[in-house]
Amino acid sequence: MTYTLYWNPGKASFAPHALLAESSLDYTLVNVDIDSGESHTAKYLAINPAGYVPALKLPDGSIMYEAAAIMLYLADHHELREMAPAAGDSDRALFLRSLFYLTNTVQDSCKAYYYAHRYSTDEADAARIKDRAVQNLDERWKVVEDHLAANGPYHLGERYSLVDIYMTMLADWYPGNSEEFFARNPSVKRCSDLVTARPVIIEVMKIDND
Ligand SMILES: N[C@@H](CCC(=O)N[C@@H](CS)C(=O)NCC(=O)O)C(=O)O
Repeated sequence: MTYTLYWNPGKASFAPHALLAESSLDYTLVNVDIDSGESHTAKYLAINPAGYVPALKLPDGSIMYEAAAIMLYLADHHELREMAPAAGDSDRALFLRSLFYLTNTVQDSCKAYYYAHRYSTDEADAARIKDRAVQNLDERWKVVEDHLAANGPYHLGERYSLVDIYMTMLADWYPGNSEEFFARNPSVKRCSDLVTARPVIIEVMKIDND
């Protein structure tokens, strides 16, 4: 029952990597070097046709991609109730709302910053796209901050879950000054600090540091 995670240090593979480790699942890592274009080779596109890292090969040989989908799949398949409230659990709605806000809304602005050239046909627009992406990120992170300030330290209150791992990954991607970011968002910092103090996460970060 071994999983293969196609990963690259510091990228969206961090969150599924951390979940695999937190849940003591058996896995191996295959590095896909995004910077050298490996994620767009025919070999990798046969694994993830979108050309994104991560992807996960399941023990039966089939492939999952999309970081959050991989995590939800693992949580369902292995009944990781401590990492993800199951259907019927009263925390499930908040859990899904929080996870999809991070993936569809916060991560979306990260992409506009890091891949600004894909958001216009004119390269000269890149600087303005990045500026707007940072403004969007600041607005979008405030929603997370307000929620955690009122309900933290974790997204589900006292209950740690895979959403907190996902948030920690995205907070690390903030493109501006991270000290100022965490000063503006102290509850995000508190949640991130709790996650990154976990012994398993410390081990994952040693491998995942770019
Ligand atoms: N929606 C995808 C996005 C993953 C993603 O953006 N991966 C980046 C690294 S963080 C990537 O593979 N970039 C290469 C590229 O866009 O060419 C997911 O959440 O898994």
